Amino acid sequence: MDERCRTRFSKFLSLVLRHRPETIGIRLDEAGWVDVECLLAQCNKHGKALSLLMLEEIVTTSPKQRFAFSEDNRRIRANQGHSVEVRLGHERTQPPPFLYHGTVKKYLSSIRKLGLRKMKRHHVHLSSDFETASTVSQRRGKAIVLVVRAAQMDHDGHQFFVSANGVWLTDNVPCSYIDFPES
Ligand code: HQG
Repeated sequence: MDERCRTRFSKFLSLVLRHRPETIGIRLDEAGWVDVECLLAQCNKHGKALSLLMLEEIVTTSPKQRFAFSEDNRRIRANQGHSVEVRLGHERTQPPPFLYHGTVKKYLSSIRKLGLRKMKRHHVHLSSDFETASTVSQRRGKAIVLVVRAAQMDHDGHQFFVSANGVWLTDNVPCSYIDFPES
């Protein structure tokens, strides 16, 4: 499979494993898993010619490790980023002193007022390094990276989790914990 094809299928898998499983008639269990055979059958039924080999290639080569197979390889799920209700079983984890969030200028005034909100996702997504946060924001335009005083938040009782692919998650970040770039 070439990279364009992998990206296309990866986006499609994100859609059905995170947001709209019903578009191909599958159901995620409460932890977000779906049977691999069922997923492949339903993909093919809905015009997405996806084989097990292709699926394995997408899972193993995804630079952000968006998807994971269960231990017995019979099920698959998205590692994070869901908008449908799922319980991924994350355990509270102590964050490093600072975490980073990439955003764009047009959201800044709202973030200054409301802090970081989870919007359509289950959590606010934060990165442990500046570079990754910068890349995240470049999906939307010129990068603005906010620094979050995570250890202080943890100390004050806010809970943090890490997804299987290393994204830091929390419920919301009040503006008092955010260092905004000077502008
Ligand atoms: C912004 C991708 C106004 C927030 C990436 C962001 C990431 C506010 C947008 C993952 C706000 C939400 C997550 C407020 C936050 N007012 N705007 N109070 N609070 N925002 O996509 O963090 O490709 O839900 O800054 O790589 O951009 O899906 O979150 O711009 O890891 O695997 O509202 O998605 O990964 O956007 O990205 P998103 P995100 P995948």
